[in-house]
Amino acid sequence: MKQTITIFALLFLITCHSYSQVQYATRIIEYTPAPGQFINKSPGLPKNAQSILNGAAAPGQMVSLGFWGGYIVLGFDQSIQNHPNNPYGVDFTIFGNPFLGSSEPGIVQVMKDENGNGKADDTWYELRGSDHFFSTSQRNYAITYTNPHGTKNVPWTDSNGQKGEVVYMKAFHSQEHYPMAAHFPHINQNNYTLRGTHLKSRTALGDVWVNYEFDYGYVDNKPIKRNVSKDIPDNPYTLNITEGCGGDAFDISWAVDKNNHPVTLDKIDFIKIYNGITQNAGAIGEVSTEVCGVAVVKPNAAISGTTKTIVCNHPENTGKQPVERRFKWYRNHTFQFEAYIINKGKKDAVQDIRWSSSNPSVASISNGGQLKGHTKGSATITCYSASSPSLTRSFDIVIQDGVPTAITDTKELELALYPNPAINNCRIKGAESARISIYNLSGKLMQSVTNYSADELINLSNFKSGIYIVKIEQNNATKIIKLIKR
Ligand SMILES: [Ca+2]
Ligand SMILES: [Ca+2]
Ligand SMILES: [Ca+2]
Ligand SMILES: [Ca+2]
Repeated sequence: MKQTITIFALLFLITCHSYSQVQYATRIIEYTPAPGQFINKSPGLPKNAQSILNGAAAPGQMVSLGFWGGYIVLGFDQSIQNHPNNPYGVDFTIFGNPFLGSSEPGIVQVMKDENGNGKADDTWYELRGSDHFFSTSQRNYAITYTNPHGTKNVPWTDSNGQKGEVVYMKAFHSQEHYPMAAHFPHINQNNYTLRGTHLKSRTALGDVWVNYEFDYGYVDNKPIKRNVSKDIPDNPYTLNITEGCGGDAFDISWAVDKNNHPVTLDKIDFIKIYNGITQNAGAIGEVSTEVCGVAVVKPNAAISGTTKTIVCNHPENTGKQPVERRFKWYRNHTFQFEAYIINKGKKDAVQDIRWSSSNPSVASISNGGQLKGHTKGSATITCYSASSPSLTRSFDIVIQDGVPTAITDTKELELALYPNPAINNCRIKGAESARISIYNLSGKLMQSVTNYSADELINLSNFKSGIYIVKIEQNNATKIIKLIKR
């Protein structure tokens, strides 16, 4: 016992010393993207992977992982400690480029250099984020991508026998989307297979595409502001509050083995990040995780906060505005909520969740979380812990006529917005007679044209720099394009 204490004290001293400055990822071990619109060009080149080392990367410096399963493996000069004094238990922060309505969740795995050879040839353990608890998550999933040899959609088949395509985004890109030998000599030029966990997308299409954020535990996910001058991490369990430096924070203690059983790791040496969802999102292209940097958390016993939360799935976002936090469901149909009380990233021993509806005649909810729509209208659905009612989540639900459908891509129209990024104005090729509406990311209508004529200039000179959503309605079809104003 005494010996253990001595070793612990010594480790603590060494650890304190090594954390005197923020530690960042220092090595790219491997970069194997899936096909995607940014692969074979910036930010989907090996040099972009290098750009995220040794810092939390300036905005714009990032690497794209492409479609589902595309990954990067990072190494560090020193092991990352699963330190008991790390705030909220979290041990490192990963920065991406999420913003409200654009979350592209990447899954994290960790590896300890168990054989001590400095190589990532040991065992990967997945960090279980919020959506790993839901029945819609599939472990041991795989996709095989086939090279179409050219500027075409990239076909894939998955381990469930489903087929799909990574859509070639010809309006914006002229390069092949399958990783080319010139940049990725280690990727087979006929086909290759990627493996991991598949998460159900939270993408919705209403007036615009919305990639809704997951509760916690994924890269490029929480649309919270980056503030790397703060050297404390965000608390992942306070879902809508930013406590520290922003980014998505991770706890090594979330690790599970291949049978989904928690494992105990005192430290890790390698981090793998891969895109966890399969989703084409119309004009904004496939959902693809971006990584900007990894920072190691410093122990700080003075910082405390709740480590309990409720994770919950929800029906589809109404998508009426990019940031709207309302969800839609349908008359005479049922939706099964799944909710768990989480403590430090694991299911709490007490799972006393209760449900209530503010308007049961519109939408009722059973004790087991089964929502049913009855009449058109709105209701707030709440779940909470019976023993600690302050632990609660609420969802505003709109009940409408119709049938639940899977999210699918809109048919591509022959449209192109250019230049994009734009400076003072832009044009939309092929949008004759269309109704055009430009929204900012808060959903405010900034500009509209009711009957667009060929090559008409759209004035953007009064727009602030940033991202805008352009909605084009033509011949009963709607297309959404993301516009960047410089
Ligand atoms: Ca930890
Ligand atoms: Ca992103
Ligand atoms: Ca090793
Ligand atoms: Ca937080």
